[in-house]
Amino acid sequence: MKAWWKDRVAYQIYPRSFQDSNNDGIGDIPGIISRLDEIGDLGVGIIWLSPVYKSPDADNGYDISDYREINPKFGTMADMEKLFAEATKRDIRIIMDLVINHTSDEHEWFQKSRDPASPYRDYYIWQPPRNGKGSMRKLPPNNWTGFFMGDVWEYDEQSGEFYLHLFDKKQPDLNYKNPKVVEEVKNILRFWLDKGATGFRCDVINILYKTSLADGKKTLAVQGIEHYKSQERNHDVLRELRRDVLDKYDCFTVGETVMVDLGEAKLLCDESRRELDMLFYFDHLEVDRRIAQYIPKKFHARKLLKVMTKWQRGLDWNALYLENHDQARIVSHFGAAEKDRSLDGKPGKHWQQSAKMLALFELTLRGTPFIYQGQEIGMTNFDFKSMDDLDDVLSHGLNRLMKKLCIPGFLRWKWLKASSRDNARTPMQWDASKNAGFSGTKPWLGVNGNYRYINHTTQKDDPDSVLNFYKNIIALRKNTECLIHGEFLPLYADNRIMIYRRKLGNQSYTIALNFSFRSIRLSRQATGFLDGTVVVSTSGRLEVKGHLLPWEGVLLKED
Ligand code: TEU
Ligand code: CA
Repeated sequence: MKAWWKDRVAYQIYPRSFQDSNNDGIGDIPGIISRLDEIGDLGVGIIWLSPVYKSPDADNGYDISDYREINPKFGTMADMEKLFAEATKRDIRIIMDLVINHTSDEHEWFQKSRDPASPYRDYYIWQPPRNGKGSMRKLPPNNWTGFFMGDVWEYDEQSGEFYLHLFDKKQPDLNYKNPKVVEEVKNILRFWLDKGATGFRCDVINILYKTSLADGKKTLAVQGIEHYKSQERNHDVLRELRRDVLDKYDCFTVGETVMVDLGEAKLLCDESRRELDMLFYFDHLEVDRRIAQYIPKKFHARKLLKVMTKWQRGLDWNALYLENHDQARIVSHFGAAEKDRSLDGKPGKHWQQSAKMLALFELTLRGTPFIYQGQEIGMTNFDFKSMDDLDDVLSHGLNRLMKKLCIPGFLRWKWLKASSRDNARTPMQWDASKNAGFSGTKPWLGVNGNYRYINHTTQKDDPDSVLNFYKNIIALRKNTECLIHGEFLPLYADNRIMIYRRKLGNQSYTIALNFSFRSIRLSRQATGFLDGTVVVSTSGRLEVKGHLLPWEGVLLKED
């Protein structure tokens, strides 16, 4: 089967924040259908749909209580079927979010599992207290700590035991030592593939298999991870799903792989091993962060190029992304948006320059690009005023943990502002009308006040807009084999700029990017790399002439 997903650009939709159709303040499936033309217009050929399944929404749908039902907030199964059909009409394929490390505690399996005699008991990971069942104060079975900064063991009175949850306590982990669980997952895959899905984005897919429940080595975050990250049997599970189900359909998978290193990644997506087609790693978004992604530090383009080179050259095919529903907005993170704006939030011209430069960056790498809703119009981090405005479980978990560590309020707020997942979850800014055209009523999460300046409708008719820049570069990429499949060659980087090349046969393109507010005179060496014809300059220049303007990106074709 042809690897069609290599030649398409993907677009991630976070349904609750995309478009509300019935004015309840929550985005929904009919809303998505009403916006398919805008998505098609952008040149997108794949949609990754964040979870739309039945869920009590402890983690916004990443806690599923029924894999075969649609969350009534989002619509009905008939709406979902219509979405598949309408997308197909526009030659857009849909991949579903596969969240199978855990279910919701409200899933029928878990409810039944609470009874120790139930055949569902072994669907989850139950353990007696470390100090024995009869003890008064029940001690958790081991010293692990979780992804949401809290405990990973929850005591269940009815069971007299603890269950494992690496995320929220409403997200109990499934037990992959039980072959029945794997069979259940296969049936879920078949169900959605038969409905029309063309693949899956696989949530935290490298931590399914818990080899042992022994104590973990002492660390600051996710203590115990060495017992469940990228385990040998995890590879086996992936191969089995592929062999028994996925290989029978024309579909692909992209894994979300937490704390993955290149060695593990090679095993997970080596074509001959038949596990995943590609994966999302996090390294590049952590070049200016400490302790995974929570504490900001200074950005250096050199470091970013080094990380990109490692992955671009280390794997045959990459999933490319700068944003998703868990990350800060890229114009705020790597771009100029936070520094370049007026008091009322009106963005300056560097905001726009940097948004385009970052678009050029993502779309000139080797792999399948994933654009996150709102990225194509340069949406920025939130302007929330206090913790009460935040909805995200992880943000609140982090805040609690930092409080416990006696970190002062202003620092907690500063760090959360930089890293909160709600940065990406504010409603899509469609137009300048109330609630940004997202909904006729107050949305579930605050709209960013800058929607009057940054919105889809304004940009649609402006040939110089970020939106039209994305459109143009996507089109250019589609028509330029070398930009999709060409080899990646790093050429030059310092603290502010980077230069790399793509090469295929005798075709060659060079990309130069300025990640700073300064106009930069290039060294003779750097200038030497840029002697082709300018195909794109985010500042509209026709020649580079030995310097890069602030936040400029250029693409040159070697003659
Ligand atoms: O995220 C996986 C994950 O590791 C996150 O906890 C990550 O550390 C955090 O979001 C900071 O970026 C996936 C989903 O993308 C996320 O939305 C879910 O909350 C999580 O799995 C649990 O399903
Ligand atoms: Ca709605």
